[in-house]
Amino acid sequence: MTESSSRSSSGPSPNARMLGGVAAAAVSLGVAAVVAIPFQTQAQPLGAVGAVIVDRTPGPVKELVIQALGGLDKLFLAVVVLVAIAAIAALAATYETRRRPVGSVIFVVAGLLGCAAVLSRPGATLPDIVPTVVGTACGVAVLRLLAVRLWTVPETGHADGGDEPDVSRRLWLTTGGLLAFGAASGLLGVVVGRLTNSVAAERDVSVIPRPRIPAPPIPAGVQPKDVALPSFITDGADFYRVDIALSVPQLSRDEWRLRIHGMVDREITYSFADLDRFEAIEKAVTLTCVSNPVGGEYISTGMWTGYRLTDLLQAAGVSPDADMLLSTSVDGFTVGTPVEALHDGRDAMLAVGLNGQPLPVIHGYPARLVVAGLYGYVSATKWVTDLELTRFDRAEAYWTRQGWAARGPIKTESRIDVPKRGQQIPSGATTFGGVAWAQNRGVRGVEVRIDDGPWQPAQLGDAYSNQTWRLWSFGWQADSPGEHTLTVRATDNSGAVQTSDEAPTVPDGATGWHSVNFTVA
Ligand SMILES: Nc1nc2c(c(=O)[nH]1)N[C@H]1C(S)=C(S)[C@@H](COP(=O)(O)O)O[C@H]1N2
Ligand SMILES: [Mo]
Repeated sequence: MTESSSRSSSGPSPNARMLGGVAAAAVSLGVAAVVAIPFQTQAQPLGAVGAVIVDRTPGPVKELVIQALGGLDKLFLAVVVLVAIAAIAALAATYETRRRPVGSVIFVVAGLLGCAAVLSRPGATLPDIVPTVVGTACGVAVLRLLAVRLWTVPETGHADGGDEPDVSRRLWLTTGGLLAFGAASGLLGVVVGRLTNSVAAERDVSVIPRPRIPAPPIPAGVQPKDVALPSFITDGADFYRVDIALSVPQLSRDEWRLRIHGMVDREITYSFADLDRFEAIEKAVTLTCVSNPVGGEYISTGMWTGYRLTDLLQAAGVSPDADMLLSTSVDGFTVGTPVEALHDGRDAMLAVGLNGQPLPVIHGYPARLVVAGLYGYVSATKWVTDLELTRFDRAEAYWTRQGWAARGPIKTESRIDVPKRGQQIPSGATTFGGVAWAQNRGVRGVEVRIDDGPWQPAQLGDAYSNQTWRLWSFGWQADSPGEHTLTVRATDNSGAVQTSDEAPTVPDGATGWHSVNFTVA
């Protein structure tokens, strides 16, 4: 067979070589992860590459991934990147020979791209490439070593060295050992890096300001009885999460600064302690994501504690020509909020607390924006550190650049939570229910329809404010067995009925009626 003759002249099987390439890449990444521990999180090349991919992926594709995978989107990306790197490394290894280090050259190029990715992250400095450089050097060394020591069989002596038992045993042991070392050090680097950078402990002992005027208490009547609906105030642990942050920014209160600049009379930078001089406020606001499909889960209500943005901006003197507040988070994400939304009495805020606790780290600790009535992508910057006064005709924020609308007022929508799709309910009396929202207008009514029957008014939970959702329920006598469809629609306080026109989430939020099929037993 020609295969065995080529094996005897060029060493082990192609598979062994490719695995060796993967092992060399694993060592690169593992070493880089360990070396990155004392650096900031974005010095981790894998994370930086992932972040660049997230930024470069076309908006609609991102949207698809978010919709299809929900909270698993980040894991998915990590797997895709690792598989791609393994494939490139495997390919590189097949071209690495004693004389021609083509594989090494591919590794070096990959390392340079990694450095470029690290340097492209906001706040990156030159020393941040050290882990990538060291990791790449180790990977190349491993590849060279494999090529020279294990993949090349002496021309004389053994007849078929690649197949000789101890050579082949040594080859597999070495490759396996390198793979294990790479994986273990990578894991160690990531875990220790996360622990040392984590602000979770600081957050746990932090206190939030006491509001001068507490928010009105939540009346028991907001929550319909006899039906299991989401809690009117969403528990911090259940609050929906959407962001492009692959590793959650770890920003301590001491490090945090808020710079206000652009079209202002004077630039101001606040430290966290400076916030003490402003009046603390407390408000319940329902946050909604523009990527929430009809019937989707990307909506939650929080009791937010923080400061009015108008108070923070006042000392800077905002130019009357500025119509956009461009906010930036510590990881470079940007949001464009209409300046008019700061001045129309809705109390746009810099929030530092959620439900009486410091913000959870994934929800923006130590500080984020909350502006009622606007989808999160144009209002809710987490880990916010920079506010620039500018104009919509000059600046474009993250999601607008990806094809979303520049302005994103929340549309009137409603959702059925009970019954679940396909649920079987026993015949007899039953109660359906769900949520409806139209932030800043408020919900005036909710109607439901069974099959093609008439619209009937649902029972509404008490309204809390125009900035929060409204829970609803509907008692029904289930006495015709078989399949049925429940449909819901809301009416906001302007009198507008939720449209039946179906629109996708791009560019400015989904519309249409939510309906759910269920069976009566
Ligand atoms: N820094 C940062 N802030 C962000 C985002 C982000 O990707 N990065 N996503 C925004 C979007 S699209 C939404 S819907 C809200 C979600 O806030 P939550 O995760 O606290 O629910 O955060 C907004 N703030
Ligand atoms: Mo969003």
